[in-house]
Amino acid sequence: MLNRRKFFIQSAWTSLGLLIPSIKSIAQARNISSGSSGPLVISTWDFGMAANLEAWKILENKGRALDAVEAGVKVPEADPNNQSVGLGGLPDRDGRVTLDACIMDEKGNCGSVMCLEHIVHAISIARLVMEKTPHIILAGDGALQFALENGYKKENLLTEKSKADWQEWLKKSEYKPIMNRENQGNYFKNHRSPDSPAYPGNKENHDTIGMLAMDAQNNLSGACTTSGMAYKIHGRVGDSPVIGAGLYVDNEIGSATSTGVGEEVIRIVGSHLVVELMRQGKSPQEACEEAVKRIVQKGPDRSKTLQVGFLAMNKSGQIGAYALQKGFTYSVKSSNQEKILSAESYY
Ligand code: SD4
Repeated sequence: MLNRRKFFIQSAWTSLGLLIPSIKSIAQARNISSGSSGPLVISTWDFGMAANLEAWKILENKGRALDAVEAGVKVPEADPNNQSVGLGGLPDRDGRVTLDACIMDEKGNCGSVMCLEHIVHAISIARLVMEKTPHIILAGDGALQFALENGYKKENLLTEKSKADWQEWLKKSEYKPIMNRENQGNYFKNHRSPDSPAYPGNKENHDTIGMLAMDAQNNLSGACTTSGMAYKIHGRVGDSPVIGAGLYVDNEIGSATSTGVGEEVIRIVGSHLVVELMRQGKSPQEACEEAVKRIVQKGPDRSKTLQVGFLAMNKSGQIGAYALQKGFTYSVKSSNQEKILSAESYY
C-alpha cells in the first residue's frame, strides 16, 4: 500500500510524465507555426497581388476563405490587359477564347469548368457547379448552357489586342508554350520586391492565377483560373480545372496550386502530390521541390524547355514555391506582409 508521501511523489512524477509529451507538442506546434498566424492569401505571379488585395478585404473581416479566393481571382479574370486569364485571354488556334477554372473548399467540396466560352468569370461558374449540381465538372457547351441558365450573359472575350496577337501568330502557326509571359499591365509598379524578376527594369511574368487562402477560422480554400495555353488545339484542357492537378485543398494538411505547362502537371497530379508530401511531413517548400523534381524525372529533356511552378501553404501558414525555370513569382498577403517574391528553380 502506498503511504501518503510515496503517493504524492509518485503522482508528481506521473503528472510530470504526462507533461513531457505536452511540452514537446507545444514546442513542435511553435516550430511549425513559424509561418503566419491569422488569415493569409497567396497566389501565382505578380498580378496575383491585386487579386490578393481583393481577397484580403474578405479575410480581414473574418470572411470565409472560399469567398475570398473567388473574389480574388475575379480581378485578373475581369482585366482585359491580362492575356492569360478570363477577358482578354489569348485564344486557341481557331481564335476562340476558352477558359478553365476550378475551386475547392475546406470540406473537400469542389467544382470545375473546362473549355468554357463567352463567360468572363469562369471561377463563379465553377463555384455554381460545386454548390448547385450533383457534379464536379461541366465542360464546353454544357458549361456555357449551365452559366446561361444561371443568369449569366454571353460576352465576347477576345479583345482587339489578343485578336491581333493571334492573327500575328497565324502567320507561322507554331505552337510553342511561352516560358514566362511578358507583362502588359503596370498595376504593380510600386509593389514589386527588388528581388523579383518583375521589379521595374527586370523581366516581367504573367500567367494563370492559382490562389490559396486561409481564413481567420483557420480554414483553407483555393481557386485556379486561366485561358490556358495560347493557341492550343480547340478543346484542349490543361491542369488548371483538374482537381488534384492545378489545385488541391485538404483542410487537415494544406493546399497547393500550379502554373505552367499543364500537361506536365497532369502527368504527376501535381497539386495533390504536393499536399500528400506535406501530409508525410514535408514542409510546403520541400513538397514543391519534390513535385518539380518528379516532373524532371518523368521528362528530363522536356523539362528543360518548359515552365511549371508550384505554390503551397500548410495549415500553419508556412509557404512553399518552386519552379522548373527561373522567373516564377508569387504574391503573399497577410496582416503583416504584402510581398511579391521570386521562387527558386530547378534549372
Ligand atoms: C494550362 N497551366 O492551361 C495552364 C496555363 C498556365 O502558364 O498556367 N500557363 O496548362
